[in-house]
Amino acid sequence: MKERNGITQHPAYPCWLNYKQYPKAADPCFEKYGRAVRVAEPSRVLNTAAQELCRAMESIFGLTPAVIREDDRQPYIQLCVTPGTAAAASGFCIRAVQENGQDKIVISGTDEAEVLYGVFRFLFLIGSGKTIGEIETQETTCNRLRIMEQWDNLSGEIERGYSGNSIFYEHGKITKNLERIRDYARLLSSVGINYISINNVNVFEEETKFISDVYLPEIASIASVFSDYGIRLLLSINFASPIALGGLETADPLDSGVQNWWKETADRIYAHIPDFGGFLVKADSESRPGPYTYGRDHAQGANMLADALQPHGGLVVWRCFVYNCHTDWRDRKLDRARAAYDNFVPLDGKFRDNVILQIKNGPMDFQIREPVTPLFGAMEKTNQIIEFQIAQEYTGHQIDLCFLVPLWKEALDFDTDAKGKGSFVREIVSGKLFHTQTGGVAGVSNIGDSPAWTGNPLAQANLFGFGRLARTPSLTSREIAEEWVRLTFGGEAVVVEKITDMLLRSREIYEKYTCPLGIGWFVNPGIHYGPSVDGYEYSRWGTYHYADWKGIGVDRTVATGTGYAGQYKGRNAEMYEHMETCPENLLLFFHHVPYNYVLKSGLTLLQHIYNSHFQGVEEAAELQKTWDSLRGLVDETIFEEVQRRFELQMKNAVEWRDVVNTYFFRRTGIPDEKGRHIYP
Ligand code: GCV
Repeated sequence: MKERNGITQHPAYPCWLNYKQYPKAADPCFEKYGRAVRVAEPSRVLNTAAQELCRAMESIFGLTPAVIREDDRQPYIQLCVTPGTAAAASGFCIRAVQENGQDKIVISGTDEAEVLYGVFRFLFLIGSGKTIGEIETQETTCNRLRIMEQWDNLSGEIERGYSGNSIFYEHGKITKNLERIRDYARLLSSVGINYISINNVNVFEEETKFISDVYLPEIASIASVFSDYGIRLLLSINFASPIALGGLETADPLDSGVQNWWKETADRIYAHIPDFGGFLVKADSESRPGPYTYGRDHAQGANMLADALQPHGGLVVWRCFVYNCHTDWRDRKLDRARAAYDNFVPLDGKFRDNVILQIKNGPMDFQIREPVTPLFGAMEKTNQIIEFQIAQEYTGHQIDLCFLVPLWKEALDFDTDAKGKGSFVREIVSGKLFHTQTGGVAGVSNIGDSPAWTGNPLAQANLFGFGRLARTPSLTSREIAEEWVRLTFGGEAVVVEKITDMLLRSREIYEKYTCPLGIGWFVNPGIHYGPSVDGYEYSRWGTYHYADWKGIGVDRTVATGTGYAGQYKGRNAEMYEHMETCPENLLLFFHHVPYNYVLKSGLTLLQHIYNSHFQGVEEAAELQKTWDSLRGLVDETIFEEVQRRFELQMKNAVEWRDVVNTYFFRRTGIPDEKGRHIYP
């Protein structure tokens, strides 16, 4: 490891932009173009794109390209903005052409950020071993907003962070280390991220002041780094700021004093950050203030902020994670899963054009398996984005391997039936299905100041995969996994095959040794790692499984339960309502099921739970063994770091297996039919 600007340079630090790996795959034919980069009309982001190309050409081919403005006799790579290059509104194009007998590679985009994405795609193609004949690419972006959200606090801690401390803040201050932030901006733009919010959605006392002159100059410096990469900055705000900062007596969105205060605040922010993206808002959620305090609804709250930002072209990203977190476990009628729909569907059509609702993929909270929230498909006149959690809060804390792209793809590919067959979530968030103005995908970041960014180096695959999927939801999980492995570890067949396979199996393995059949929430309360089957069962959070000695699961049917299944459209409502048609991997989410219920496999529910936990541990051990077999084929430091995590994952998996199986054995008194050991 060597040092640069005080940042520890770790072999995993460059992530997938590990240009040193690329020559192993690169077609030498590219070399002749790499001696010059032509940018006829330089601009901020085009300059970044040119620099990136130069840096890559140097690492891959040992060249020092000249950046030129005029045409040249030697072959070159040309970067240009050509509005309308791609078929849709926004996209890029890569072509190798011969014009007037001269060879060049043209990377054109509908705007400067698209050219930058084109450059990174071009480099990915080289790094993936494509030949000059295979690089012709036209790519359009499906989702206008591709947002990375940091849950970083000024203290330097990260809520649900598993990769060290924040790269933005240290010891109660905004960092002066803009180099690491620049490296992060580069990584994000390489996978097409175009917005970032840099502070936790839970906005505490000091962070509330981020929108004041106290912090805006420093925040503007951070924004400027991101602007170089075509990424616009968002800030999470405290809805009660007019009281906390402005000295007003209320934060009522219909109060004219409050409205003016937000307008002046917006003006002030834009004076510091001319391309400021807007506000991200968690309101009336987990004890954060919001419009309900004043008897107002969420459209009134969001619109007030939208009006303040609108003259500057800013957005309000308004979260729908609104539910009662003070429930009584004795009350079987109250169902947290219903909350987002109940709170927001009545407001459809009432939001301003520059408001976008941000909706978590599932109705609960980022469990290893949940149904897709029925809010998608229920609001035809409202801009929406889907929120994923890249940070592995409930999915193994970046210790256990859990490649989340398959989970996200399932959500994007879910057919809501809102306008009949083919009403996919991906078409709703892209704005295509309901012709909404804007939409996209947001992800809760999994990075911190750990040398490999994501704690476990293999968790980088989730960061990469999130960006790739947000821009191009049609990619398969395999395509994404394989591309990441090639770029990160090089293209050796055995390495690509084994790591890709590990990634693709990992989510189901994690599911097998943790929570069965969509029930979720068997985690240790608070930290959300390790098993505690009843940990949340008698608490206020509304996350119950209702296991007794006869059965387990939540009756969410219309006929006899909470009615949640009825929030879905058409065929989905029908499908979830009945045990026979409900997909079995979600059975316990929708139904209270007796332990002796026979599943399609012919196994009883109880035997399935036992089997899956035994199997999950065995399969986790297979992952560990496969990794062990890669010693000598991947960098030794990375190898050892991942190996250490597999040791911890195995301990975790065994703990889960034994706690969960013992729990059900003690509840039912029914032994495992295969006679394996369960603790009496
Ligand atoms: C930022 C879950 C997490 C919280 C998080 C919240 C949210 O409840 O446990 O840490 O708060 O989701 O998404 O707002």
